[in-house]
Amino acid sequence: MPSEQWTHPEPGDGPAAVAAQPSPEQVIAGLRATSEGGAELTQLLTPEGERVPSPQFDKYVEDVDAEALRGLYRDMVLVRRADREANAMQRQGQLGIWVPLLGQEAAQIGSGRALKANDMAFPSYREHGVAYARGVDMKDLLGIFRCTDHSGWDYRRHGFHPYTIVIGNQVLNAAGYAMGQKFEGKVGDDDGEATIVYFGDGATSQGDVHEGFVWAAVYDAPLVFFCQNNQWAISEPTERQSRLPLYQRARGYGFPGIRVDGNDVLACLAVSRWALDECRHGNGPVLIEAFTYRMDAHTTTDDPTRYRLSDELEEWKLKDPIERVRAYLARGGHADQAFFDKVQAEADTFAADLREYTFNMPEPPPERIFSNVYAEGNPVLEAQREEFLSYLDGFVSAGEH
Ligand SMILES: Cc1ncc(C[n+]2csc(CCOP(=O)(O)OP(=O)(O)O)c2C)c(N)n1
Ligand SMILES: [Mg+2]
Repeated sequence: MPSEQWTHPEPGDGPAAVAAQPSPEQVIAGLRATSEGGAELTQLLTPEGERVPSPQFDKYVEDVDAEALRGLYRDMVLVRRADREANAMQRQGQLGIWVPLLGQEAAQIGSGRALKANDMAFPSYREHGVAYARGVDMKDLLGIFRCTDHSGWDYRRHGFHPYTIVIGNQVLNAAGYAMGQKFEGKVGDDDGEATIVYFGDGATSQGDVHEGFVWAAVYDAPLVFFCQNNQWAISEPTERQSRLPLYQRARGYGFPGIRVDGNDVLACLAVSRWALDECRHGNGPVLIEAFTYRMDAHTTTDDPTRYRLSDELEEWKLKDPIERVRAYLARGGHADQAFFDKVQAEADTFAADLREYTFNMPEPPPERIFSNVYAEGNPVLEAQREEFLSYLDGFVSAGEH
């Protein structure tokens, strides 16, 4: 019996993969494919900054001229600079924790810039670049990490939901929201609405993500599942979470899945626009696996040297999302040194502004934890508020005596 292709079965090609017993070689090949980009990686800009033509996706970035590409470059430099500043501020005790996005700038800016004003994005906790692309002031993210705020922006105005720390949970919220867009007739033409939800490779092992896939699929919800496969779920590598590349899971739910080079901002923009377009026209959902790398620690509480080798990081540095755009712009004469210097100076000012804000961030009044819990008054909560305030008053009077 010929051995069945396990990792990339084509429809109609032999028995369904689910019914097959994979050989050990197929299992190994599948595991390897989860952590190696492979031929199926959609890429428009190589790590060396060379443009790769794509018959399927070029039309989605036709409008991205040199000026627009300089804009994407600037976006990525600014969010990286902000990320490094926030990381440093955690080390200085100004933030309780920080979740670095280093290395994931292209995935976040590419997909974030693909969204239209009426679209909705559901982030997890690392999507600072998407927040920026949605027009959220990055200062408004910092209260969460200073542990004084649960959120800090108007999510309706920005089309950017509050952060979700519970792994995978936002996928259910997003599926429900996208089903609402469908029920309200906001899907069906070029002006249709779509939702995008961000989650990590590790989140794909959560039940919530599975349920979100099922609900979105059976209701044809206009939902783009944007999985940033950054290779690690804290200390757990992707190949320990899946026997086959994550994007291929979509087949089991009956919607398309695609793997894009998550370090290629142009490809992320093109593939996200395509997927959102499918959703707007009622052909959703779609799964995108953005193949990328978490270049820093999981959070500032983590030490990645305990579980991964530095040569892995060195290898990914060569695929840096910002450097390839810089190389493309410089080589093609689309940007000169003065431009790069200007962006760097702008990024430094941007970071200094965040620092100034954080150092002077006002402490919220303690009773604020009780506000905005319910839309209307609630007697139980009111009683708790009173009790808490008189408890705090007790400290003041004790000190006075
Ligand atoms: C339901 C739940 N279980 C466990 C955790 C602890 N936790 C926080 S982040 C994380 C790993 C997530 O990895 P991944 O989905 O790959 O996202 P990444 O952090 O790499 O962006 C875990 C297990 C959590 N926050 N929520
Ligand atoms: Mg991960």
